[in-house]
Amino acid sequence: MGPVDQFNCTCGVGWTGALCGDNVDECTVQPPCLNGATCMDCVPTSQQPLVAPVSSTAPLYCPLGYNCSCPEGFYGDRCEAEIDYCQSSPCQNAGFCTDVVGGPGYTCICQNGYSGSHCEVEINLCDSSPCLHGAECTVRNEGHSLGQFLS
Ligand SMILES: [Ca+2]
Repeated sequence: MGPVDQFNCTCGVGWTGALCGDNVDECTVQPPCLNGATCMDCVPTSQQPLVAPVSSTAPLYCPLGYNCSCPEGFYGDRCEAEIDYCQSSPCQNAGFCTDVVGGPGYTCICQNGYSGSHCEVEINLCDSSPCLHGAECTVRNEGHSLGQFLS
């Protein structure tokens, strides 16, 4: 009868084996990273490093026993959360912002009379002189065509 038969070790996060001396390779056992993130196995350390890791493949800070390197647009321990790029209200002139689902970025849908990727450009429809025979051109303000989104 060895000593291991006489006591039990309850392993902390990231450790396994009779004496909990073995690193669990979480990336192989049960890949924890979501949304296409890259999983990097590491030996659990609870302390923030005082110096930066020598390389990205050798993380010193490893509270979970692994680290997920998130693709752009995602965050969280497992890259489970998606960044809402509309949070910062990037669309100008009351443009409507739609977040790109499943990736980084956003799209601005502009009110009538505005264009540009952030609706920052004011369009004067009379600039192209559409009225014929010397007729005066005035821009009608008909509001916006996106009331279903904005009201
Ligand atoms: Ca590990």
